[in-house]
Amino acid sequence: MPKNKVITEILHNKNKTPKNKCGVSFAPSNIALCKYWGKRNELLNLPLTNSLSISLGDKGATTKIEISESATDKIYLNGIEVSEYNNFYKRISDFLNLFRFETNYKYIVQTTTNIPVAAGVASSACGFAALAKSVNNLFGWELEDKYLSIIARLGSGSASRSIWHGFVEWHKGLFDKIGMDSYAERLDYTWEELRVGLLLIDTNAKKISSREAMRLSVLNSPFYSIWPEEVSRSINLVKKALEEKNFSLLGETTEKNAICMHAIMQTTTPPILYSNKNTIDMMHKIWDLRKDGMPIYFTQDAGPNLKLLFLEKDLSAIKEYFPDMQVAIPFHDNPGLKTGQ
Ligand code: 2P0
Repeated sequence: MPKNKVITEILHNKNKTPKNKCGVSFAPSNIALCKYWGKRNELLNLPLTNSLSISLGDKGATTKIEISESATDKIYLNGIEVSEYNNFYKRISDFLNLFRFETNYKYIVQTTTNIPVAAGVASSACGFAALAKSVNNLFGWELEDKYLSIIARLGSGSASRSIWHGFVEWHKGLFDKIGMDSYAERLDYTWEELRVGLLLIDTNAKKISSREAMRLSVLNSPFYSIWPEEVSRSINLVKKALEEKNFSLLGETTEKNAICMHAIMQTTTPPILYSNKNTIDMMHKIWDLRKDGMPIYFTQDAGPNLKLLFLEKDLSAIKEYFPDMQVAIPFHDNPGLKTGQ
């Protein structure tokens, strides 16, 4: 199994018995400004392009893991035990298969999130990142963040970015067959005034998973071939915007990148349309506000909800238009930003 090869390589000289009674960790959720859409290796979640994200400060997942005495894993999400027939259980348990070793450990995993799980705010990203960090703590491996990012990626691609706070770039990697060069790193930019608004438009489960949607897009959208160039152009422009603290360049580039990704989805067979009527109404509202001089932009992931980008100075005015919006503060009182943890 390729995933096992990765783990063997990372843990080759590490202990395989837990050093601690439990491992506990927090990982922030992240929103891609330049999206990850398409894999070159589906087993290892190796992407076709780099991607660039912003982590959501104190919004994310806290995970505790300990060894279980029972015959199966026990998984709890926000205090409620998850059935082993649930797809979420299966994904976590498959990931834990990488860490059973000769003792065939079973685990108790307790995750709490302070973001709505169904909101499409990358809950699998913060979930797998927090789980990777917690396993590292349980066994006392003290792995470098680069390796935690690789391990988290084996659970979910975007989780590779949630190991870090702040602006993060996930390098697609190129040369290593098992992806040891595909991991995320924090970019050395801060933007204290930046805010990310979460607009929950519809919290029902999505009809098609992003995993499947991505696979079909690569397979048959006639526009997929332009995507690698679009992402690379977007990443350069976002870095320029961060360098110059040019908010309109940041917003325009982010919004356009998301629209391009959705154009690719819509030109896939069968067509993939995550937006609903309310999503489109919100987009028009944002564009109208911008026409009236309000610096506000959106991005959209594999779901109908929108994420807004704006600056602190406009928060109260924007709240009037979007009273139900939740606000994330990426660079506020965040000790992880100073240590890079
Ligand atoms: C992203 N998304 O960059 C993109 C934009 C959704 C739209 O990463 O199959 O859950 O586990 O690697 O990471 C969502 O996909 O997919 C995602 P897998 P993942 O945030």
